Amino acid sequence: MAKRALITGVTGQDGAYLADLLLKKGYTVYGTFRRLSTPNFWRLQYLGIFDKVRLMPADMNDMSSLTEAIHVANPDEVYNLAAQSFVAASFEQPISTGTISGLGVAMMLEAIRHTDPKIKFYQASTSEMYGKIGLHSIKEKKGRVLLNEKSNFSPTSPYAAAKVYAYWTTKIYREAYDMFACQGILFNHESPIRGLEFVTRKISNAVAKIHLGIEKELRLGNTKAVRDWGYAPEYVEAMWRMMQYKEPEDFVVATDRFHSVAQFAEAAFDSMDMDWKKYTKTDKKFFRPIDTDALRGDYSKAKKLLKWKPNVQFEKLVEIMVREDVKRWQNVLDGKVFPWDAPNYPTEASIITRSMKQ
Ligand code: NAP
Ligand code: G4F
Repeated sequence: MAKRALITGVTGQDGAYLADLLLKKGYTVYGTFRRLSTPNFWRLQYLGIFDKVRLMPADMNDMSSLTEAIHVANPDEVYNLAAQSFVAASFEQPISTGTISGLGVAMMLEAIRHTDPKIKFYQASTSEMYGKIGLHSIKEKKGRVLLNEKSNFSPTSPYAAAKVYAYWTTKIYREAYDMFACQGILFNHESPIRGLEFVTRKISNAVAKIHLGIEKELRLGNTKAVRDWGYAPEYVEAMWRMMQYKEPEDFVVATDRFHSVAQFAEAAFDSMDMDWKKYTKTDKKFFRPIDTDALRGDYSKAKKLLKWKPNVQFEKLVEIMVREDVKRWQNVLDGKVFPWDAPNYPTEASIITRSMKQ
């Protein structure tokens, strides 16, 4: 009989790619979405799987809806990907971020425990939990990196604090109730269906628009920040492998390479033969009250036990993202209609909050 999976946050980047992967593996896939005034299924449509995923309304703020989703889907595996996942927004909405990305995980674990504790559970943990570690730390001699499954957490955002709570809660349920509760500590992973407010997609979208003469400049915050950027479709494969592993464990998923935001912008503009310095301005508005300065992950445990490794490297990732955004904007100039987020996104310049540095 086909395995059944329930994915929370199926409308997000990872949820959509994971649904696609599991459908290809023959799973029956259930996915939760939250009720919005305008439905947000563009990623599922973009991947051509909108009619294949069994959609259920559920909200991470509402345990009864999570319990109902478990009852209806009757899953073998639950992938908990739903979260308020934008770090900057967590400074503006710290309480709801704590509820959705932290307490919501405890609600889901309780819903599983009371329904059927044999259901396997995956929690979307994050490298953001490591916090401010200093650029020097990831540039150790002999190429060794610090950030692995044993590294300490020192969160620097309400989002990261909520995720640390979720991380420990997942471990507690694993040990206290003998549940198969595993988690991936995933480093940043990007794609052409990444949300537009995240820096990589903000850059690829702007490069496409500037290249086609639709926009004139790109405004960024802390371009010195360093990240370990991978390709999202490969990272959802790692999630699935964790769930098939003989024991529930925690795994870092990363590339072990790092680049600054400035380097991402430079590579993206370069790919369209443009000089990033000519088109990019610094805007204090996009600096955070505190920022995670540098991340670089050691994925050797996942490599050894899950036989997982990243194939798409930084340069290829930049190319994939810019090429797709150029294609989309060219299509729109040619009058074509297709599922896509950018036309609905307000110019960030019109969004003002007090947590932004003025
Ligand atoms: P994403 O694109 O922002 O997707 C988040 C999903 O959560 C969306 O489907 C969103 O629904 C849903 N959601 C938000 N609030 C909700 C609520 N109150 N109730 C129910 N659903 C809600 O994030 P992602 O990049 O796919 O990331 C997936 C998970 O991995 C998240 O937990 C994130 O924190 C974590 N993570 C991501 C990365 C990364 O680099 N991408 C790295 C480490 C960990 P809407 O579509 O309606 O907004
Ligand atoms: O793209 P970002 O918003 O991603 P961030 O904060 O690293 O978080 C993402 O990765 C985490 C894993 O480590 C996930 F858990 C989380 O859910 C999310 O997917 O920002 C990356 C860096 C930051 O240092 C930010 O300050 O880019 C810097 N940055 C510079 N200018 C900017 C901008 N970020 C955004 N979003 N917009 C800017 O204009």
